[in-house]
Amino acid sequence: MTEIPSPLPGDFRSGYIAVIGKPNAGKSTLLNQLLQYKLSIVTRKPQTTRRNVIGIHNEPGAQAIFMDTPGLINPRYNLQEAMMRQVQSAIKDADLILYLVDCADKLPAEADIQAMLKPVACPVILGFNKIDLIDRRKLLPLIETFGKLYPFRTIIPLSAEKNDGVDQLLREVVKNLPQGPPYYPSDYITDQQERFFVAEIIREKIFKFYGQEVPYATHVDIEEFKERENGKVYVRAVIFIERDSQKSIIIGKKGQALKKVGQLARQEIEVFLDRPIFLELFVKVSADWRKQEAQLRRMGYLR
Ligand SMILES: Nc1nc2c(ncn2[C@@H]2O[C@H](COP(=O)(O)OP(=O)(O)OP(=O)(O)O)[C@@H](O)[C@H]2O)c(=O)[nH]1
Ligand SMILES: [Mg+2]
Repeated sequence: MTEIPSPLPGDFRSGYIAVIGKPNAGKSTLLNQLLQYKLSIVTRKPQTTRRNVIGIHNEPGAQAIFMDTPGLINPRYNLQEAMMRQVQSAIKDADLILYLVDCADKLPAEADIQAMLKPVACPVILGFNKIDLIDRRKLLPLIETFGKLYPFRTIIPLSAEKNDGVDQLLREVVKNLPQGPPYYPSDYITDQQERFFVAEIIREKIFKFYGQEVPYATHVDIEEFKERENGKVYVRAVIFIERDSQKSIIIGKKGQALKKVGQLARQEIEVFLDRPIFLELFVKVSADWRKQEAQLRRMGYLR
């Protein structure tokens, strides 16, 4: 049995925090830093995160349930629409919103911020991320400008990557959670199964390894995940792509590219599972899957 952390439940704070912002704002990096484990994959490419993942922070007196979400975009195809629906549902469920902005990037337009936060009833904390990339003298004017756009609960400058300001942000988050008992036992850290993370690790390697467009056309499915008698875990994963031409890119000359992705993924999965694994990767074409509702449903992007 897990203990409910002290102090008494009456003083306890708990709730859901939706972490939202444009692609590449650093949402997943921040969550990994906050939680001190790798919840979400991080790459230099925008639109890396495709669905909501929760990561739970427990401390005496509080449980903060963070939801990592896909970056905010105007959807152009069904997968992106499904991604935006995930964000909307995270916002709807939230007790607190953490809106993350990359302060080294083009800043969001006032109208966009107001449109996005208009239906929101809960408090919103604004995080200015990547302050390591800008001249600190620019910060104060930036905070003043944003302070006039929306009644943010507070504005916190931070660098998720350099772990600067992250603790302060966490304190503000906990302070602004509603009072209530914990939702999960205190040893829970996420709602996802091991196989989800295994698929995500493979997807991260694909995002890092291949050029511009191909990773966006991939989906990774774990078809088999079995512990063998010798203690090894056997994992059979299928990389779905949309066209034959992408298949040959993924496989590469004499299979070299796929082999490399497999090696990189296997090393990380072994660390994650803390067990040796045998990883088999297959590549299959599923024509235009990003536009097919039935496929998106089967792959778990749509309910
Ligand atoms: N310099 C700097 N880079 C950062 C910081 N935080 C994140 N990054 C980088 O920004 C890129 C995007 O980070 P992610 O955490 O994947 O961003 P995201 O908001 O989750 O992106 P999507 O999942 O695509 O919506 C990665 O290359 C990170 O290493 C930061 O504080 N400073
Ligand atoms: Mg992300």
